[in-house]
Amino acid sequence: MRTDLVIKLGGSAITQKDTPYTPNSVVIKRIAQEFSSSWGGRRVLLVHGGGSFGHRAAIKYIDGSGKLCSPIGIAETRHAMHRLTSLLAESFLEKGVPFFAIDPSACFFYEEEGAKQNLQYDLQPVELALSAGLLPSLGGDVVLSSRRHGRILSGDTIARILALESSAELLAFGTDVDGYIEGGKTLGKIGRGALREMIAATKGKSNDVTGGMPGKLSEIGEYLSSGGRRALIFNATRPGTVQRLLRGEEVEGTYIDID
Ligand code: IP8
Repeated sequence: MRTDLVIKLGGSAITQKDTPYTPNSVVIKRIAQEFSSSWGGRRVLLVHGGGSFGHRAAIKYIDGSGKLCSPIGIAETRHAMHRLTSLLAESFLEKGVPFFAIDPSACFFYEEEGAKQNLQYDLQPVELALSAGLLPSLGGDVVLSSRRHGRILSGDTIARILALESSAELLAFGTDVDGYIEGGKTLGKIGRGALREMIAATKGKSNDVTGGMPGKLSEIGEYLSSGGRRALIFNATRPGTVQRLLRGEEVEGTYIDID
């Protein structure tokens, strides 16, 4: 599998994070329009976060060790993500973009042994969807473990795995901020070496069950140390940004390179 771009739309951009189960319809519709005008069948994988859907449901059920043990909690969280995915699908399909939702809970699972959690996956459905000319889309999800509970799998992790497995040119994380901001300024380009300090500086600043900005930076660190080439944090709420990314242009944001 090979892609040009793996793009993750963060929950902060596509939902109203402080209002339960509320999409940011303006942003979703605009991004759907930008895909419609600029995607042109390029090899792109779409991932989206949970925002006020998945996180709102998961927080009620997740325990201190990251497990969801109640079957109703697992099912409710799954359903919350389905609702958000359906809203995205409606907007993209309305614009003629063949958005094809793939449930991560059907292709990812945890094999647990003692304290070890090994994430297993089969990405063949993603590859087949790509070859069929579809726009595969995966949302953060609750995935099942061999120990009979659920665990939250962040869209950030899914995006990192998809980008690595498809040797993507670029792994782009869309949020509601202009990039990594330090001293009131957005950093334009940084090297992998700066990530550790950035992670420390942002720790504790997220209400997400999956870690917000520090979680994203850790995924980027892992991505670049596992063979990934280039990552980006950008503002997906800014009109035209997704469109330019789809055309292979540089956008405003923080680019993180291997060196
Ligand atoms: O917002 C979380 O995905 P993320 C998904 O990408 C759930 O971290 C179910 C909370």
